[in-house]
Amino acid sequence: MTRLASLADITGLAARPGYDPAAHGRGIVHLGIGAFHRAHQAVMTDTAMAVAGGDWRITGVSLRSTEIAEAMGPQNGLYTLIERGADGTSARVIASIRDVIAANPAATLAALADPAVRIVTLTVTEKGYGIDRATHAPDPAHPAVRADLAKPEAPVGVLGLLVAALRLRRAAGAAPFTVLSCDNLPENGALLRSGVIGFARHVDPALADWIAAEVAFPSSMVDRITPATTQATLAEAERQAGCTDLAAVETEPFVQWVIEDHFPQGRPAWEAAGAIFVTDVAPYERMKLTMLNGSHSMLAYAGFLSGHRYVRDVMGDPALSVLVARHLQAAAAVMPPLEGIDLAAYAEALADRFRNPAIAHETFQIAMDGTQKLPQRIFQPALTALERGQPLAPFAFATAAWMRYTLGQTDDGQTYALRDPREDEIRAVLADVPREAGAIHDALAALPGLIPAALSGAPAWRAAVTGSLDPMLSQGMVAAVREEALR
Ligand code: CS2
Repeated sequence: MTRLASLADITGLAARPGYDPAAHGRGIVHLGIGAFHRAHQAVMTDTAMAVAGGDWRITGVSLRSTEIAEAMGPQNGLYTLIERGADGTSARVIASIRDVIAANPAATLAALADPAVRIVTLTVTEKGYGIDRATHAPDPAHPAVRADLAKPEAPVGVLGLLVAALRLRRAAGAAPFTVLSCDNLPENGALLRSGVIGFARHVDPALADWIAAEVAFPSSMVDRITPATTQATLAEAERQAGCTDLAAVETEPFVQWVIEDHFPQGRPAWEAAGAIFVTDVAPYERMKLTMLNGSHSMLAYAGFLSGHRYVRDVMGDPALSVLVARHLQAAAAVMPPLEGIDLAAYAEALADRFRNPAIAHETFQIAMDGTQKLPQRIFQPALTALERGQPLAPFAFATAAWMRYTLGQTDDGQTYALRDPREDEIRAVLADVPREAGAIHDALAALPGLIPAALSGAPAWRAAVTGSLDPMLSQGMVAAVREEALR
């Protein structure tokens, strides 16, 4: 079968882009071109160009791996987006990605320095930034930050590349780009701004002042449940597009993007694709991180250790689905009221999305990088609940499930990789610890900068976590979940 490489190759039912890609120039560089970017920002940019035009095609950058470039390069950036809902599947070919740069820092820097590029978007995951979450300063222990501070003229990491590119643009008298983080971090724009300025301060203080004065870092909240591409994705793409597509992605029908409207060099008409522009994204980010991502992490650890491969299977388990509803309710209770948003309806809609029978989202995928995710998803909301005297049990149960997960072995003895940037540290603190709830809790709570001291030091919190962890250890996860759901 023909490989997708031009719009003429699409012979199936998949919808075609509503514009001629060749008539649009580049305006965006995206760092971290995984499945999520291709299911979210690239799609909304595609719609924006179809509706309102503009030179906003995207150069996608994969900082380390070459896999996506190998899939997309021969396809001239084209790929099929498959949307799987409870009532059917639809497909559309996306043309917003112009080219892909893989594991090539010099070419990345050259793209970032191109004055035609007015926006840099990022999905590099929580661990990709190299910013200390407590101080918001560059983390010198992060490998890329360390390498780039030593050799700022040849950067390989996020902060180093952004600073080097802004330096080149300033020297050339070109305007800076706007930097738009699309990762699941609270106040992601402010965090990244602080990391970039902090890094620049080490390299060239005048550059740091210029960035502080001239560069916009809007925050944004992104949402679309996107499982990793599988053979089933590629087979569906081939059916829908009528040609072979090795870069296809599959996702749910739901999509949300809430963005701070601060783009001094202009932006695509993303509102044409449903993006919501607001002056303060923080409450939306908090809602999504606490409710969607918080319950996702809880169900991933408890679900994986109960033997459920996919989120939809977790939702089909009566005891776990009770715990998901309980978690959503507790998460909603720590949220300040959000104008125009009904949190109970939001919780219902989330549970429906988790139940989507057509989406095969692996609990093991969500379980990775727990140390990077739990602070904003579980510990911060738990601290709020503690301060307000609201129920701690749901957050404590989620924490206990993660602690149980860090032991690296299921109840029937199968081992798995933790896949966490702090896994060596976790293994080290657990090495000589007995399999006892209090001891495991204390060892993990002592990991620096992970659980706020005001939370881990509170007797009520420790009692709640160990009270959930104990049955997980003594009776196994399935029985512990059943017991917890009856509480
Ligand atoms: C998930 C998210 O993998 C995870 O940690 O919680 O990727 C989640 O699917 C997205 O944030 C949904 O928008």
